[in-house]
Amino acid sequence: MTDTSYPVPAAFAAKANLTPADYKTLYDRSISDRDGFFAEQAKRVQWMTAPTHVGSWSFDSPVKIEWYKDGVLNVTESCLDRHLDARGDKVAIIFEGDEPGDSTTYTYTELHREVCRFANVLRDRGAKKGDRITIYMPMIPEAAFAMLACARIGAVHSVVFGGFSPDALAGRIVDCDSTLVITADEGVRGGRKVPLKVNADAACEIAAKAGVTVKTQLVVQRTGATIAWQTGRDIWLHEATKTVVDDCDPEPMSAEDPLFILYTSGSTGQPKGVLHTCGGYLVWAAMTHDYVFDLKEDDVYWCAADVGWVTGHTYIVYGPLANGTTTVMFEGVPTYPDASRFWQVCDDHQVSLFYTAPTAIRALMREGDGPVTATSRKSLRLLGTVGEPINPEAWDWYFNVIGETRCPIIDTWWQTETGGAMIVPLPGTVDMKPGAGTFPMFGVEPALVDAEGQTLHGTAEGNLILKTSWPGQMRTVYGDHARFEQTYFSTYPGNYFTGDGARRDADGTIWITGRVDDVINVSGHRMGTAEVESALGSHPAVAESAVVGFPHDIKGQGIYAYVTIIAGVDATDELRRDLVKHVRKEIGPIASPDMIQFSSGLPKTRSGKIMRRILRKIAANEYGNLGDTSTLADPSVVEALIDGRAIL
Ligand code: 6R9
Repeated sequence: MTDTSYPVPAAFAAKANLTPADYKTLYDRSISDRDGFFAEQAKRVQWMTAPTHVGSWSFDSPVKIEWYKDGVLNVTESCLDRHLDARGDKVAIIFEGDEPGDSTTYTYTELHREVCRFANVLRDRGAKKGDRITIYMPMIPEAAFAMLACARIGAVHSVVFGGFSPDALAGRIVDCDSTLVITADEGVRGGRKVPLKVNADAACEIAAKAGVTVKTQLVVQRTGATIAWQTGRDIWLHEATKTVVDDCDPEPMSAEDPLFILYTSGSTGQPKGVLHTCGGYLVWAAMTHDYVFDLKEDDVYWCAADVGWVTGHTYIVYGPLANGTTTVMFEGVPTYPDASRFWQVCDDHQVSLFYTAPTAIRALMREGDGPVTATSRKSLRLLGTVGEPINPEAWDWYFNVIGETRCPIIDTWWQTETGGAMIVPLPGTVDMKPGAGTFPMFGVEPALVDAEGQTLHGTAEGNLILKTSWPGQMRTVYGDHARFEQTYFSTYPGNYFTGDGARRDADGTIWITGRVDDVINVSGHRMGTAEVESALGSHPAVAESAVVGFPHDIKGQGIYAYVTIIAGVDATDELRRDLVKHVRKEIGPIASPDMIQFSSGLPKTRSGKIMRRILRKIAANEYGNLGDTSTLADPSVVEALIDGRAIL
């Protein structure tokens, strides 16, 4: 990591919404008068009944987090209705399809109408406040309509990324007992079709066996493919909307009523349903979207994430729409039909604010400068990044080649659990250091601690905790509050543990160093080692497995699996391929192991705990310094693993 710092480009700084002095004033106020500060921030959203309470929370067991608890609102009024007078004809969503030229726009008036009609269809099918609705969709406007339609009627959406397998989808349907699923006939990405309806049908079957029967599948027609149909259960959205009206009363919701569940991977077990509520989440989404992107009324904003991840929730849908922004939804991939695609789209729609993940930047950097310089990119004024630490080479390329040194790079550290950006070099307020999240967002109090929980001061490296609550914080793990407390508040009692490591330099700048738990960050997506191990373990040839991350040029981290197979089975390349196929089936392509090493044994302590630290070093080709191996039950296992590594 380099500590070189870059001043904010002068032309940008001259027009920035915040000055360095503003940052300091607002930050200090947000800490010294938290309730006063967040009472003001609450005015960013439209309330049916304005809250009189601000924050009330305890990080000590029993953990309870509430913000604006006596406020009543419907988030869609902030995202839609209130814009109708002044911004009715302003473009809300620019849809850019997978194929260049396939583009549509929706004004705020049109979006309001689409969402209301969609919501009426949901109501017609009996959906109501508190019901959980699963959304398994491609990146098309209907995905946003579906989320907002759920919010309109007070239903809780659970968006499942379209790349997940039927098994993974079924697990999420069952966990939150969701009997209504919204999907599409097919998705299209990079010229390839994704069989969403086929997968959703399979998931319904699996869920039914586990006791949850999906009663309605609402299907959006994207490609017109011929698909199987179960009369009674399946309905086409375009058929169902024929008989509904254009208006739909927004359901009054308490600020602390759930808005959505989003499943995310952790160190242990199956993915957790991270639950966010209406009031605090929307305030946080609107506030951070405004500050992080130096938002101006005429900006065209593009977050190139997928609505299947939290970045898509907060920074494609809720934040931008709450702020009345024009937001781009992109169906495709960065390299289709060629590596100019991102920048071509920026030119076509005159995008001014662009937000993506380091993995996309690295993949494009590999294609050289040519595809970039073939485009203008003059409309760009700010470039953001999220999902994983950005390496200095990718940062330099983003800054110099993409943004031609004109655009600040805004590296946003946050998590599904935090709801929105938490550690960010707010544009115009601070010099940028490649790879550093730099300083906390308003109201955020980070600290570094050692393994024993001692606070580390000054220049230090340790585990990153957050000492106090913020409105966008997750409230619970759906259906399992004990797991919520255990996961986030038991390691350092009284504090929220992020699962990330960080260091602080002499200027007080914070650098996120990556996960310190058993979560792998593959192309900016979280994958739990336990999940991949459980998928591998369900293959009949596998006796035992251990999965770790290893450094990967494009993905940031790749998945490395050590697999012990049962006696009598041959360790062949064919078996390797079959194991990869099996994991893809169980979870989805994002969980595919990049490396599989057959091993006759795994390094374990005498109490039987796998020593992942050693496995991580071997996977990273760092045999020299394996650290303390004296607690191993059988040290010879390590030699065998190193020998096995060498022949890969
Ligand atoms: C928003 C999102 C969260 C994990 C997080 C951390 C990593 C995200 C980062 C970053 C370094 C950044 N992470 N942003 N690491 N710099 N700017 O990505 O949420 O999918 O829940 O992942 O991603 O390790 O703990 P999520």
